[in-house]
Amino acid sequence: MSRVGRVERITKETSVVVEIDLDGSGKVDVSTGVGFYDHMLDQLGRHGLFDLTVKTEGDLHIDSHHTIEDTALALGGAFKQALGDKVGIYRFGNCTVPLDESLAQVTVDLSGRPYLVHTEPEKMAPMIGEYDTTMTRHILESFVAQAQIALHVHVPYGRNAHHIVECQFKALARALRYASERDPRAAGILPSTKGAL
Ligand SMILES: [Mn+2]
Repeated sequence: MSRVGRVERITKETSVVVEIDLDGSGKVDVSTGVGFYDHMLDQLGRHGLFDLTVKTEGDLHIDSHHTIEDTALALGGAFKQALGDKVGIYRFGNCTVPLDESLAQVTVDLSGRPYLVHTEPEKMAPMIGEYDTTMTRHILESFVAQAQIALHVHVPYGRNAHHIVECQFKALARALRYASERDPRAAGILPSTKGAL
């Protein structure tokens, strides 16, 4: 049974198409018009071993906010869709990733309930190319809201903005992969005592 999700989201501000295959091999085809964001989504697919297609055309003449946010919303929706009934998955995942001087710790529960806890160094360069670094939390909030997962992301230390953001996406990718992967000991079992996820 294939675990794929597809979300098409069209508004007056953006037009977004996201496709994800959780059991892919990290094949990524991403274009949002925001170079650094493309680089981050590339990390997500590559290190999550998801096949990921993202095509966003947004109102970049205003700024990159809507483009980045709406892509994250669609991505969250596609991820949830791909998870399906969640039977036989690990459900929890965590990963710690260093990137030179920066460290990201990510823990996820594919719980069905949206909750984000996020900390990162407050002193950081405000922009990476066209990417506003305050958008990282907004991306995570948007993704969590649509994917309906509990996500804790911490960067206890880091200095370079590019590193601080990139290690978060790498650790997120791995944590999502571990949580969504099929547990060979739990085939046919829903990982919840409540009987619902
Ligand atoms: Mn917003």
